[in-house]
Amino acid sequence: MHDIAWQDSLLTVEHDRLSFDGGRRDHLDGTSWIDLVPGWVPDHADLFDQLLAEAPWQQRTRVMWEREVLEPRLTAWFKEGLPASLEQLQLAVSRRYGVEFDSCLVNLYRDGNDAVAWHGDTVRKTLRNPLVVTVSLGASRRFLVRRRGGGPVLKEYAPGQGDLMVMGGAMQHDYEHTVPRQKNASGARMSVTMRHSQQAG
Ligand SMILES: O=C(O)CCC(=O)C(=O)O
Repeated sequence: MHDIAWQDSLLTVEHDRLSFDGGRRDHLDGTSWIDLVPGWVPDHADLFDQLLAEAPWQQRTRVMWEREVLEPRLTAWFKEGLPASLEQLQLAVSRRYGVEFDSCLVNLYRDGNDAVAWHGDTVRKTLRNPLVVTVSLGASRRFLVRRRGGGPVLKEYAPGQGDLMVMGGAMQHDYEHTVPRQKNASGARMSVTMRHSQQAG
């Protein structure tokens, strides 16, 4: 009984801390959207420092034009369970969106030379209309959206400093996103990305 009361009060505290008030939904068309909550994680600077020190950072490679090249960012995958600080974020978005976010990959863009190319998340190949959560920590970076396959930039954001973005609807099928190289980036940025493995209802 004591434990349950303690859990309840913990969730109330988390609810106040990780509030979705002040968020907005940007519609790309009738079926694709992005939710944005500026400054969603108030203690984002502490979380950045904690992850920088403790996350299992890896340098991944990929094959391009038949050559193996280093990905221009570091990545950490928590396969042995999440630290409590990330579990709280995961719980909050899972409750909000009614789907269990059960994987967490953190990207570290060390400076403006680190980037990720245009893509739609591969989870679209196994799920219809997957939700993809991104919590940005550290310096803001440009985040651009275009139609799948090319065309003009349709949306531009500058996530950083605790901002939450959730891509939803058909966005991973119909659109692509990128964090391009940015000469004037003011420092390192992390993106804590969360995905679900079961089809949302
Ligand atoms: O860093 C970001 O905000 C985007 C990350 C991303 O698109 C990815 O890792 O698939």
